[in-house]
Amino acid sequence: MIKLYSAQRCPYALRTRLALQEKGLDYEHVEIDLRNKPAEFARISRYGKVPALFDGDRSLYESSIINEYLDEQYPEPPLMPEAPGDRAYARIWIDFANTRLMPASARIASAKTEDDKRAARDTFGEHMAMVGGELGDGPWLLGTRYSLVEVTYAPFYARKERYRGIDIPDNVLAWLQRIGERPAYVRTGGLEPRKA
Ligand SMILES: N[C@@H](CCC(=O)N[C@@H](CS)C(=O)NCC(=O)O)C(=O)O
Repeated sequence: MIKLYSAQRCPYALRTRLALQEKGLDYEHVEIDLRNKPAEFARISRYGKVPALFDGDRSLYESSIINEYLDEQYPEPPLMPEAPGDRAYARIWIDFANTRLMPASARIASAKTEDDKRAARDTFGEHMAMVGGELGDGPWLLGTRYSLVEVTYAPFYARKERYRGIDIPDNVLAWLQRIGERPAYVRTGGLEPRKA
């Protein structure tokens, strides 16, 4: 049985909860108190971060790596395209979320001054405009194919309150809405609000 170490308020863990739901996989959910991590969890996640996953004899961590593992180990339904070029393209936009959007989102939440907050919101909007430039006729970033790209961006649907008032292209907002309306996303229950 797959064991997922997660936290209901963690956007990265939401990605893995969503990948598991999209695959229809049963798993044991272990909720981690990040302020008081159990010893068992430290053995699974060398980084001490959720999500972490134990499957068979494997301890895995880092949401993007876990999700690619799940897609390879449990291929149905596939969440990555077959062609190497398409897979690389999907990974570029997964990387974009990890290295650009998630940090900008975190800066919005942690900004101490109005100037910092405004700068972080502007940056977030600029990054989302780049995503908007990639979205074609859809409904998904890879066209008709829902993939780990959407799974990776699901936290931006979950945290949509945080982005209210930011200039985000309509096609991106509609795309995030489609992600949030998928039955698998609804089954995750989304994210618990962030505590102070
Ligand atoms: N790059 C990691 C980020 C995971 C992450 O930052 N998780 C946070 C909670 S949202 C965490 O476990 N923090 C605990 C800590 O850093 O001690 C991923 O994609 O899985």
